[in-house]
Amino acid sequence: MNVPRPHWRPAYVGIGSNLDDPRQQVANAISALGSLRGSRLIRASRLYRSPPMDGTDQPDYINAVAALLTQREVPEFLHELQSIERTQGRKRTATRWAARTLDLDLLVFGDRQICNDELTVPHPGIAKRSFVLHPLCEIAPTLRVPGMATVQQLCGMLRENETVLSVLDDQKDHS
Ligand code: A4P
Ligand code: MG
Repeated sequence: MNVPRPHWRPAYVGIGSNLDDPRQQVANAISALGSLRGSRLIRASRLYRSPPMDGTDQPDYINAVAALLTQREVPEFLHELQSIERTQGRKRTATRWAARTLDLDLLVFGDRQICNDELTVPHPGIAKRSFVLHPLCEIAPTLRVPGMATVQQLCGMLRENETVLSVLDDQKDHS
C-alpha cells in the first residue's frame, strides 16, 4: 500500500520584539520555531535593530526572519506562532502597534495568497518594511513573494529613509 509522503512547504516568519530584553526574546523565538513538531527550521537571519515604524515613543525593535519547512496547514501553523507569542508573554491590547515582547508574523507560506478575517498572506506590510525585507533578503533574496516580486526586487524599491539602523550579530545557519 502506498503511504502518502508528507508535503513540506516553505514558510517565512517575521520576528519582532521591543520589550523585556528584545534580543533574548528574538533568540528564544528562533529556538521555539526550531522545536515545532511537523516543521523544520532551515535558516534564521541576523538580528536587526530599528526604531518603531510609526515614530511613537517606544523602545527600538529587534527584528529577524526565519525560514522553515512545514507539514502544517496554514491555520494550524498560525496558531502555533500565536502559542509561541503567548508563551513569551505577549499581551494583546486594543492599541495597534503597541510595544510587545514578541510578534510573529507569517510573511509567506508556499505559493499561497490568502485574505480572510484571521489571516492575510503574504503579509500586507512586506513590501514597505525595511525591518522585514532586509533580514528576508539576507536569507532568501531570490524568493518570489506571491503576487508581488522577488525579495531582492522589493528591497530595491524601498525608499531611502526606510533603511534599517543596525545589524546585531552573526548569521545562524540551521540547515
Ligand atoms: N493576521 C493577519 N494576517 C497575519 C499574518 N500574515 N501573520 C492577524 C500573523 N497574523 C496575521 O495581529 C492581529 C491579527 O492579525 C492576528 O490575530 C492574526 O489573526 P497582532 O499580532 O495581534 O497585532 P499587531 O501585530 O499589533 O498588528 P499588526 O497590524 O499585525 O502589526 P504588525 O504589522 O505586526 O506591526 N516597528 C519596527 N521597527 N519593527 C517591528 O517589528 N512591528 C509593528 C507591528 C509596529 N512597528 C514596528 C514593528
Ligand atoms: Mg503582528
